[in-house]
Amino acid sequence: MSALFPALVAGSDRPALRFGAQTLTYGELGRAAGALGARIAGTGRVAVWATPTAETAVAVVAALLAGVPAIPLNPRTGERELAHILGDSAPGAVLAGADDVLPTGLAELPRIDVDILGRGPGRAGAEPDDPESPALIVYTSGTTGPPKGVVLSRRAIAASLDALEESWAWTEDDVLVHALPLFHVHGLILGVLGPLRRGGAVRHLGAFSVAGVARELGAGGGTMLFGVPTMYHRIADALEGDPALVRALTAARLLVSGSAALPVHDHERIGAATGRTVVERYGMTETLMNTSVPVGSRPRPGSVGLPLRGVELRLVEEDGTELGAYDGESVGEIQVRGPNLFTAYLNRPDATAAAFDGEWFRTGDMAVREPDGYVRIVGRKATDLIKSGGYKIGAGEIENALLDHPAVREAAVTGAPDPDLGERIVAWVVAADTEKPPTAEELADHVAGLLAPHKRPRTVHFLRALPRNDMGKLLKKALPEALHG
Ligand code: MCA
Ligand code: AMP
Repeated sequence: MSALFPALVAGSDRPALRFGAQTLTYGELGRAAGALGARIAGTGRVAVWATPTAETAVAVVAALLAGVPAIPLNPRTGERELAHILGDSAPGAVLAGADDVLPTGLAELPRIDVDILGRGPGRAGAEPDDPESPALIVYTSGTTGPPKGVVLSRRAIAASLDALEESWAWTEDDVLVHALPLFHVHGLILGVLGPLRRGGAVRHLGAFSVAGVARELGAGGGTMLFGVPTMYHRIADALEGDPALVRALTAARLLVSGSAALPVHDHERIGAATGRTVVERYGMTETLMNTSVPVGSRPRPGSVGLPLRGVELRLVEEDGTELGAYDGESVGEIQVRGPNLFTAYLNRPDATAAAFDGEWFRTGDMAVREPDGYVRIVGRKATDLIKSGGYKIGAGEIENALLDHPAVREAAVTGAPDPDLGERIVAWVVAADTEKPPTAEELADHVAGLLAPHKRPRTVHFLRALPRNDMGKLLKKALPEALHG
């Protein structure tokens, strides 16, 4: 397989990355990643302490050049989730910035500090030839149990990024602006590897702010913006009193939203203030990108567009029959097939087998197709999966974490609509001592410490008992009534 990043092989003075004041050209990135790649060559797998910094980008590119599968770690991962990921993926080293303070959970692992100046003699050898070789292992939540490691090959990454090149007319002249975390597909593969594959540039804001977007887009030089709906919602909220933000969005070439549905209301507010359409694309950690509204087509709020080049998409009924009708009404589960798909869940042949119907991957997303083939997502099969701020979160893992708290006797977790986050995590708790329940904050801290801050409940309701049927099965739909009962 040819190089993942041709512009890196060529080397040049063109800008590749900017994180705050830190800028690297293609020549500099090639040197830094080459030197680091030489140091880690031969390591089975490496973990990357995925802060939103140039160090993370250099570490991941180094691993890809060296053919060493990389596992990006959320630097806010709590102790239990971190232990699970390390135990499951067994990295031989962790790559981190020299100033990063790593948690004790990583103390046993050899640490390699990332030098973004590329000092040292090493140069990476040839990139692996095998397109099927694993490139990244990205952890993602399911309905129950701890997160699963999604093994992504070089083939899948290249295929998905090249299909987006076509749909978005993405070129080396594009400067992508974003503030997404670098431990998920959206921020890392689309947001960092995407521009690098095209030979263009990425500017990362470090942390999301509307002011940062206004500064970097348009006159600031940025041509594209990637964000989750929560970010576009906050932008839409700010537009009215912020002419500089309106100018910045109006001047951008492409605004892309993904990871969850962007509400029509936010599409409309942004459209009305700027005349610009936000393009939605639909993807998943296991499939990378499946569909997008092609750039330049007429606005379609609420639609995720057409299958990308190479991606086959079908809708399937509960009993497995394929829906023939493109009638904009018949709802089926989305299944996809194509070169963009993952290889397997790490160490989970059972889960991998269950996720496929032959060669077709079952997404769990429910959709309709319009007569012209456009896909509209209408819901999700599993009610126990919550999408909050664009993060996928399994209700089961939070319930287990809550049950570990000594003051909790029973716990159930649901998602509630939230204008900012899309969905908000709600915990329903029976306290061990109903006279002295723990505080909501204590429970949120407990979950954040074990799992991750974005998995913490934002609302906690205390109940005397959880509603159950005669068989003792929890009735989640009856929880709101139980509150008033
Ligand atoms: C608050 N914080 C806490 C606690 N409470 N920390 C520890 N314990 C607590 N109890 C801290 C947080 O760490 C954070 O710190 C700050 O308070 C706010 O955190 P949070 O509430 O999570 O932030 P938010 O305002 O809700 O964030 C909104 C967001 C974020 C910026 C939109 O949700 C986000 O970045 N989402 C992106 C998700 C994403 O990339 N998904 C891609 C996966 P501090 O202030 O220091 O930060 S989906 C995917 O990849 C597929 C392929 C796809 O289709 O894209
Ligand atoms: P993750 O498993 O975290 O990679 O998230 C993938 C899931 O995010 C998909 O299965 C969808 O449910 C959801 N998703 C991603 N993009 C969109 C979108 N544009 N509209 C609606 N849902 C989306």
